[in-house]
Amino acid sequence: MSSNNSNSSSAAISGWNQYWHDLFVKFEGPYLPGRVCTVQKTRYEVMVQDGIISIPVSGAMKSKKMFPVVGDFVVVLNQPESVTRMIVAILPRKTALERGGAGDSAGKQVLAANVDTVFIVTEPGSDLSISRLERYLLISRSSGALPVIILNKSDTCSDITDQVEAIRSEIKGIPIIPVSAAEKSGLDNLNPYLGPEKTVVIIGSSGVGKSTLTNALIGEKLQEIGDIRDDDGRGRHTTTVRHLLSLPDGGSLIDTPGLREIRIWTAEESIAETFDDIQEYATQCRFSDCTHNDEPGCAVRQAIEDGVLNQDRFIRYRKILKEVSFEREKAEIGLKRFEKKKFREISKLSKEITLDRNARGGRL
Ligand SMILES: Nc1nc2c(ncn2[C@@H]2O[C@H](COP(=O)(O)OP(=O)(O)OP(=O)(O)O)[C@@H](O)[C@H]2O)c(=O)[nH]1
Ligand SMILES: [Mg+2]
Ligand SMILES: [Zn+2]
Repeated sequence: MSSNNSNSSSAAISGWNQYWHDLFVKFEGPYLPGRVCTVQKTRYEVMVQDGIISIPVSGAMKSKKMFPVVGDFVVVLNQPESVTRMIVAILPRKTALERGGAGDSAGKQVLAANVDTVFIVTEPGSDLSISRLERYLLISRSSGALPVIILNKSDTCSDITDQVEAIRSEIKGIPIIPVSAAEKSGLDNLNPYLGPEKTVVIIGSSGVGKSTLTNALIGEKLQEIGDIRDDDGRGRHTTTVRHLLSLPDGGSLIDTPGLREIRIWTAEESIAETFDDIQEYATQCRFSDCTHNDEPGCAVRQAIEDGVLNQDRFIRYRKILKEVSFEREKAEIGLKRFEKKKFREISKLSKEITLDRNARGGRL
């Protein structure tokens, strides 16, 4: 491998462009730019100019708990005289797809970094749930990436356009694209999101065909595909780790394992964005703190009565709000418990000091 190559000839690293180059140039020395493709416990598969290498992170990063995720652009120390190559820094993330966790506390997990578009994949039938889609939209929107809904397995259903319309009537302003990954039909409509330097992450329940779609777009069978399975709804997970793969034209695709559960903890703005119509009506309620239950002059209830706002959608909105406030409460209770415990420890300590002092006749 050529050493210390930090110029724009790093085109072999998918997604690399002038923006990353400008961030990278300040690392002068025996460094290589790279991009994390897969995380395997403590080793990272990193795409560098000449191929993919498997390396650890530096001790300094470990002690600061700075762990790269798939999609991160990283700085690799590449000293020809030393045997070990390692990741020594993560370039600042442009976007981060996250799930779970409250506030800044533990439990928040970055699924992928530096993603431009999130393909939210679903299929006709039992997986197709508006509330599930809305949840995926929430995590996508708070990431800074653009969400696109993909209705896969269009070959299995005769009324696919009706299904698309049904989703469109509930979810506004998001592209909804029917495809058949297995039959490779409708895939051209995904081209606008797959250009060179662009990164797409594919998310969705297990078995909806994320890996099949990945292989179809890459044009090679790189990802393992699940068997036809019993429709018990439990889902075996064929893909177990996230993989970043290069598309033929230079774009990047991240295949992910099915998410078992999406815990919602997102900024209120993304809820507002997803339910912008409801929030818009709410601004017209007579009372600014209207709960839309039974207050007079409630514009939200009026909109439902007038048939311009779908009641189910309103119910889902409330459910998500409730969940978010529950998560927040849990986090706050956790903090209170922590404070109580600390207080108990301190008072126990001061009691011991007092006892000790008394035993010594009042002397410290
Ligand atoms: N009929 C039909 N079947 C498909 C299509 N796409 C995928 N499948 C089938 O759906 C099953 C699951 O496909 P996968 O690609 O493994 O699904 P996945 O979303 O990657 O699943 P996990 O890796 O477990 O998250 C396989 O049996 C595929 O052959 C499609 O467009 N049409
Ligand atoms: Mg898969
Ligand atoms: Zn109201």
